[in-house]
Amino acid sequence: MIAQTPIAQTPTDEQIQIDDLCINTIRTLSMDAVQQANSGHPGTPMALAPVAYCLWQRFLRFDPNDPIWANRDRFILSNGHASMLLYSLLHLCSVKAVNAQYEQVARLAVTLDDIKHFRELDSKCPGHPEYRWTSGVETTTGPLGQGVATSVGMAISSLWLRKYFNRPDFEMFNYNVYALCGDGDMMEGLSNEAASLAGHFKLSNLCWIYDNNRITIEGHTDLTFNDDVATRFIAYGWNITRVGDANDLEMLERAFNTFQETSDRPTLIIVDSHIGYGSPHKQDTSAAHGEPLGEAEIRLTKRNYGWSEDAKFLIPDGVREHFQAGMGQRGVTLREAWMQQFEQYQIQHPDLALQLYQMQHRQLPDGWDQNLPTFPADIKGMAGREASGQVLNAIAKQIPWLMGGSADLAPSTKTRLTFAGMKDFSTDNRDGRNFHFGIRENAMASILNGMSLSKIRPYGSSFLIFSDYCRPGIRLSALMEIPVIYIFTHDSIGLGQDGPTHQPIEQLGSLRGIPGLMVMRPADANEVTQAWRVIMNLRHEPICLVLSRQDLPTFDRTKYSPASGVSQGAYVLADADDSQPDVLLLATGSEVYLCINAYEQLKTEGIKARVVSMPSWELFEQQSQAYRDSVIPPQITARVSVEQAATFGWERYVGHQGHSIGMKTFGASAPLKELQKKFGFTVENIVSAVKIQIANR
Ligand SMILES: Cc1ncc(C[n+]2csc(CCOP(=O)(O)OP(=O)(O)O)c2C)c(N)n1
Repeated sequence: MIAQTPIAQTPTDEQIQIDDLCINTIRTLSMDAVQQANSGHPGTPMALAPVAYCLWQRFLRFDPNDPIWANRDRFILSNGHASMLLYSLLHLCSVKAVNAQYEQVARLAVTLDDIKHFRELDSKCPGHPEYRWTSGVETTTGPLGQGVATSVGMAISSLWLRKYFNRPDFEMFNYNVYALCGDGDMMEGLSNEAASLAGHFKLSNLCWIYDNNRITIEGHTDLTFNDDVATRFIAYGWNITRVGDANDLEMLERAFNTFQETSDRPTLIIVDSHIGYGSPHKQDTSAAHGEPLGEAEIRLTKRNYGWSEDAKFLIPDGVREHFQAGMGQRGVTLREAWMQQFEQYQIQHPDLALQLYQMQHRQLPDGWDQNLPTFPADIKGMAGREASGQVLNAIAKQIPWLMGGSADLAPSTKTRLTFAGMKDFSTDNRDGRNFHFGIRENAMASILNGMSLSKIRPYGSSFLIFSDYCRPGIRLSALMEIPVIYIFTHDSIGLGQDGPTHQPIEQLGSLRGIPGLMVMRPADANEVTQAWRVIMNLRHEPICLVLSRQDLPTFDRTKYSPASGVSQGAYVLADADDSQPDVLLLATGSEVYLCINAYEQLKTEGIKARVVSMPSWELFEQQSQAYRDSVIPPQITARVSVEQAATFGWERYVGHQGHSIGMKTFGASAPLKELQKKFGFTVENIVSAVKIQIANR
């Protein structure tokens, strides 16, 4: 059903005048900035200026003095190429900056000078909005579909926070999430996955505003896109409302009111607009996308707005003040009331208040690690995924805001929380901590980002092979420096009979290639425990925890070094008696025990080997040169690496003369033992590679 909207009051002439002035200021700032930068997209900010103005000025609950206030409404610009729209708003609303320590700094989030240096090095106005770089930017957008998908994670978080923290007379959380998006977002599969899940969860605090301008870079959407978006979203279980003209503030207001009154499903507002609106002559798409309007066109457009044609970056008197009196004052009042309420909350609900504080500051509660399991030596051992499931449950018991799930593989990834009181997140249980993302890996990753940006500590899981489907979200976790936990099991050809479609080969190497992402592949159950210790202490890095499907022996740590070495990324697990090895065996995960077996055999033959377990290259690289040299001494050039994955990257550690045993092809469908033999992951093969290495020294 298309919803009926209540009638708004008729505005006065004076109101219309100041509304127009503010909207045209957003438009002219955007045109001027794009012109000055000589690149960027001016058309969409111009067309959507009234939409954003209406939302920010009349609805958004956001205090410009405190852009990280926990209960602020979130605004996401999913069509990130229209970044000047957001930068103009942040500037005109006088949003203040905060630093990485969550402290206020005496600076605006976006200065006029930043706008004048749009797209230049060090400007707070980069080409696309970047979280952490510009205060007030809620998430990094630009890859289309990401913003809207991330907004679903934020809306989920808001509902969880409400249920968990709100108490009678204490409404600590009730924020809404708004995402502005375009045809590009709508076409991406990602947004479809996310919208489907948002509809399923009935996220009534979520509002997407779809700019139905029917233009993309190559031209009219008739070229590629004739979806009936409204019908599609009705099918997803959304509430749909339409605004026939993006310049109609009253209709926009009605639509936002409809959203606020809808309590049983998310809302999609479809807004019809014309790209580059206000520019009377240039309506072609090239000018809208990635091309400035040009000086002559800008003059004409400004004349059309009743603007001074010569003025650049003009902010007429009264504009900033108007935003401050509207959006600003509303935000200040709400936040101050919230702060007062929080003081009372601290008295009446001290435990919850402490948790709220710790969560917002990404701190761990005392005793979070009190029940971490240690695993006895055991030749049969335990699968990495199994150990991880136990550790995760032990930690989650102590940290109420640690939560997540799987893209339909939780029984395999062992990510389910099973202790008393744990529920599935659902329409009925907004405080559930087990999430079923459905078979939607792509959206899962973005939703995890949205949850992490809301200060929940989220994890998501799948098979390592499907990390490919999560990659766009993982990359953004890394770019945004947020501590999302990705748990990937079935980590190698060791998974066996599912065959090459399911056997990851290049995934480890490619994940290691993402800057700022930590990858961890523990070798036994105790390394898994230590990996989680590292994970929980991360505050700014996402991590991929890579785990085996099959059992791995649990090493006898009285014979070999303690697993605490994991905290340094790589450590000497077994060494020559005199610590003067002839050869280094370097391995991760399931291949470490093969190396231990090879080491023991070499010992009987009088060959001195050292086994280095290297669960995380990234963590190892963070250690001092002295430590790294003590683990991998530069003078020992006989080196063999063993990893059931593409060998790409191992040359960094084995050097030019070393040898890497790894995968050069896709795998095959067969039992594990046969695969190990076929692809050379045997003690015999390692021993013979070692002998060649020593002979060639
Ligand atoms: C995943 C992804 N693919 C391609 C692009 C390049 N791109 C930037 S804007 C754009 C067109 C978007 O069209 P629409 O969403 O309708 O935005 P509008 O035309 O309203 O600016 C494209 C393809 C991108 N940013 N992200």
